Amino acid sequence: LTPEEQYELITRNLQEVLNPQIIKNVLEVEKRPLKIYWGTAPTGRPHCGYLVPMTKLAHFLKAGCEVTVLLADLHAFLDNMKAPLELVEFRAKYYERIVKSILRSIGVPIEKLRFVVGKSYQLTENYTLDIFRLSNIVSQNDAKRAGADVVKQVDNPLLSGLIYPLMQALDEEYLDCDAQFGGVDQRKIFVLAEENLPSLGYKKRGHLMNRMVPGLTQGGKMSASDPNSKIDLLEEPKQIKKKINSAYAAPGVVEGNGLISFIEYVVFPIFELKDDKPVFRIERPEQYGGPISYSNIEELKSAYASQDLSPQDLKLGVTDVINQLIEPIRNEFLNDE
Ligand code: TYR
Repeated sequence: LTPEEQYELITRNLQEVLNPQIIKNVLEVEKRPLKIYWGTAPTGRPHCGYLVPMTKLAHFLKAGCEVTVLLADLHAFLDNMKAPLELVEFRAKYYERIVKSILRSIGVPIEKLRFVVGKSYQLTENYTLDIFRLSNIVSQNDAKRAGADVVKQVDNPLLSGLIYPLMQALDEEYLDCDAQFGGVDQRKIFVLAEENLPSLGYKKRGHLMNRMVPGLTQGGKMSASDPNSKIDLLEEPKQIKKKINSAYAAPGVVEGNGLISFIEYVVFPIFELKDDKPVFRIERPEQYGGPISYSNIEELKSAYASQDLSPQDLKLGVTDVINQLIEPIRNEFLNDE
């Protein structure tokens, strides 16, 4: 791939890029693989919403980037007083297996994928000292604001919520990356990192942000803590059908439709990685007009908007495609257990 093609793939479907010149410089001038990291705090069981950042990791890998997944165990601990460290550690291992399994099933090479557990370096002397150094630069107010969209907001906020963003900023230096990737909800932490790492003598990084995709079965962000809105990655086909069938989907309304967003940000990106001419096919029964195919998201959206595509048929298509996507993951895990 040319540097331009790499850049297109790296930034495809993103909502925002901060400091694109840092990224372009690596690709076009230094001509080396971009080092990028994504952090995930293992706070619950990963569900289908997890496939959204996975398609981006797939893009990064296909673009030749060196990708690091930070299994942010201490962050999960800091953000959730109820989760004991041992549970978080156990979940971190599970997350690693899930991420590998998903990426393998998407069909991207994972040799350039590295996993790092937070605790492996976040308890070292240098890192600890850097937390203290940073805490001498960042005001309580700025730390609080930085975490506002990420750290769980409670009535009597703990000190841990102020440490969390500082550590996420430091991770960029300690993981030796050129850029950090995350949802746009991480934006304020990303800006905190850009503004403060240089004061510690560290370089400023680029930031790549995914949009917040509405939950599959409801409008709004799909959260790991809401049991009704999530479809587990190892969910049985029967359950998937049931959950998708009860999903909220107003006829003709594309905006905020979690099923359509899933097709846009998971299904088509994955299909495109496998095939230049992706087709999303809905096996509509003959008595309702037979199978229908869409070769891009715009076609599907306009069919839905004009009500040529009904919510029932959309649900049928999504149920089938989810089963198809997660089947290899489920098989891998079931065979192991
Ligand atoms: N803040 C991220 C989340 O909301 C997790 C994370 C933790 C990311 C540490 C990066 C990092 O360095 O899931």
